[in-house]
Amino acid sequence: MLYQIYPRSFLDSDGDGVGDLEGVRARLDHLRWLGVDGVWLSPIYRSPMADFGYDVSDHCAIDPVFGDMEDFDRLLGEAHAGGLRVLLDWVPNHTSDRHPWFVESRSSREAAKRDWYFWRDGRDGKPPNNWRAAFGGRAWTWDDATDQWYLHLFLPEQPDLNWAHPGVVESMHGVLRFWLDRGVDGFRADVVHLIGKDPTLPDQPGALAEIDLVGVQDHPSAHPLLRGIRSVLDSYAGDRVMVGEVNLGTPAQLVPYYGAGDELHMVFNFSLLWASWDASQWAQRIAESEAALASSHDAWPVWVLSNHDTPRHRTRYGGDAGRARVAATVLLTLRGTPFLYAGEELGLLDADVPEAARVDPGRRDGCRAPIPWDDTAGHGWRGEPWLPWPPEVDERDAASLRADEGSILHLYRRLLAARRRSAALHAGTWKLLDAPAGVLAYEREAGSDKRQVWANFGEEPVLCRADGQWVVDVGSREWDGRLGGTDAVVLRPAG
Ligand code: TEU
Repeated sequence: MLYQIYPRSFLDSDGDGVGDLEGVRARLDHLRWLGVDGVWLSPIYRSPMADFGYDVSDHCAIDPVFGDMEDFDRLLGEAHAGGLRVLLDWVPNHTSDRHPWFVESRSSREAAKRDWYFWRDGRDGKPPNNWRAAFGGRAWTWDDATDQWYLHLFLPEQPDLNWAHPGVVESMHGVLRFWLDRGVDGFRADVVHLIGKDPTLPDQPGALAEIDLVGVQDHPSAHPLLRGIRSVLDSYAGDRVMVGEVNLGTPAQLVPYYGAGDELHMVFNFSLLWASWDASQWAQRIAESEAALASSHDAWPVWVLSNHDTPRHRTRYGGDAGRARVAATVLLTLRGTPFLYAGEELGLLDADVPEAARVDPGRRDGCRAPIPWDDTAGHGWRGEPWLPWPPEVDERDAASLRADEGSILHLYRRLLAARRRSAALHAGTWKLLDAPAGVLAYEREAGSDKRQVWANFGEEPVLCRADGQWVVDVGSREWDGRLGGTDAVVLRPAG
């Protein structure tokens, strides 16, 4: 299980109100106690922060707001000493417009790095094509100095790199080697499917012209590029992995990004993150994912319910704490690698961010609220946090929940322990079970090890027919076949 840390919101150690690397290092004990296997750090590189780090101006330097390279090496060393793996965020599709590569590229039409980005003449004073940007508006910006448009699928401050240019490929491979040489265990690759583009940059047809490309771009040229990237990681000792953010709508569309085991090691499956609170929808999406991935020889599933781009799942489910516990039980008992988003183990809700305090171009501020670590006035933070605290901050801090055996934090810890000690849970097959309406039930099996999971999405108690003799492995009370409203249980064979 991997744990996403959004460094700005994890813990501030130097008093500027923004989380930093020393803050992460100070809380490694929380991660070890919880039982996580590793962390993914959202971007920590030098950046003008137009998109809070996803606009990188130096891929091989730590932004001073997070600390320096010494802080990073110390964090990496202590994480490894405690058995925690460390994945960094790698942003291959675009750089900051302040990156020296782009500064040179925009300097003149003859610049050596001109084609490291996408520069085009327009059509009758209009952009070269009808592509839209993810944060709104068109995906092209006019440059007076060189009389051409440049492409940016996100902000104008995030020009897209042209991965058809060998210089770009070599340099971005070099970024991977820089961090792999430092000992990182792998990367989360940001919108990596977007690096494959049709060199003719054709108009989007029909209704597709009304939406941005993030959820639809699926060009075959991405795959030879991913094989090149994979060969860089495979050239290093130790299991260096890359998990790709591929925002395509169906599990079947994700399978090609695993290649024949020679592209991405893992691909985020957002189908549960995009699902509503509906047991049959969850069952259908899990079954669809299992079936799709079964078609590829070793496509290992990845599950996630929350991240720094989406309202937290407890908020999406209407705020009910019980639903967050049921969701945790399912997330941590599915076949595949689950990703947690820092704070979900505390059952946090999105912060209510007043308009004046909103700073994110995608209005994603709420899920990026600071993590409360204790019940002091500053909740463990040195400075006044950059965003408001989440709701219930006075009773939902890490220290208070750790002191409460019945808390959701302990439920996450028990589920992770159950997962570690059960081959069925961490490597077994997944099979849907017949269940009453509103209940998601499935069996995990590996050799003689078996587990059943019954999750009641409904508010009314239900009677569950679990054939055979079972006892509770993780759950709120003794098993007698009845499951309370909005409750879930992990069962193991009796005896
Ligand atoms: O996100 C891609 C993505 O899908 C979101 O940006 C989505 O388009 C956005 O939330 C719409 O509001 C990745 C990163 O996770 C995100 O934080 C970055 O902003 C984005 O790429 C650009 O790097």
